[in-house]
Amino acid sequence: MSTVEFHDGLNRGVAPVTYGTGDRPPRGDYGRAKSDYTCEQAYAHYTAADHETYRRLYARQVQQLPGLACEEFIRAVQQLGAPDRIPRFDAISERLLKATGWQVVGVPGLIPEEAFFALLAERRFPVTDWIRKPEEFDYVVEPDVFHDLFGHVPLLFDPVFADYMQAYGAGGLKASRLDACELLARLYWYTVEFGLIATPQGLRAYGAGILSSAGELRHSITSPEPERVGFDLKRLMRSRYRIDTYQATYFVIDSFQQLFDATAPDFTPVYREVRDSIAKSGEIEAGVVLAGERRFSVA
Ligand code: HBI
Ligand code: FE
Repeated sequence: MSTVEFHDGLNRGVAPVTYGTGDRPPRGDYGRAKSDYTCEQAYAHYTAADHETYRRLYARQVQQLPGLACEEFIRAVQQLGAPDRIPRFDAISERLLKATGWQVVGVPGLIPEEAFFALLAERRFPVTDWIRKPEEFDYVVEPDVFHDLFGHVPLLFDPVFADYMQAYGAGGLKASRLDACELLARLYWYTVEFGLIATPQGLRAYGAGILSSAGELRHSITSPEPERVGFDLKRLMRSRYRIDTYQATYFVIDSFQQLFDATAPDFTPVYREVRDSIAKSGEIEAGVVLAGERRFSVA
């Protein structure tokens, strides 16, 4: 897990984030962030090129959603507003508050896990307010406004998923005290970022990392390469993941309710069991399938 130093002069320490940021300081001007790491969306700073990048990313992604993205996402994506310019976070928050009590808040980029969990627990979703450069059109190492807005925000309009995200944040604050952030980060990675859901029409993507990726959306649903296994919380927490390639393993849920129910119990015994099974049988590499576990094949 890489750590990211925050060089913002406020000496806020390091954030063990699970993205592939290497040890470079994060992009973004943290000096303008408040003590909870939130900042106003620097709307006036966006250039015409920034809006054009957003318009092109949105247009490319939205046309490939049918048959690949889950219906809940497709239904909610127009809540982001006009597709031709970077949306104002306040305008989305107005609609989102009415739907599920969530708000979109600006952040300069990746923030320490503790701060991240605290925002989720308050139903405030942190959205990075800078956008990738045109030359980063196909891939940007750190999450930018397109990944955070297009990938994460539409499902916050779904009441059950919205409740799961808040429960995850509350669980994260507890995990920090139990030094279990890395185990919990795997739950975020394999559900919120790269989760698949089984539907009567077949597998669909609900993870933001998939939904905001031009290539991985189709790959995750149609490629015979990756393994797709049934969601199992403890097995998932033993599973390592790669941050710089398409996923070699996807976990498949049957419903958002299943996700929410999985976060209901206190995780303390879960962490203990996961740590014991890691001590006994080690971690599970991405791409490995265990004997007897439920596998999904793509016809
Ligand atoms: N910070 N802004 C931001 N956005 C994230 O998605 C994010 C983060 N910090 C930590 C983090 N995600 C992950 O480590 C989660 O698993 C907690
Ligand atoms: Fe994300």
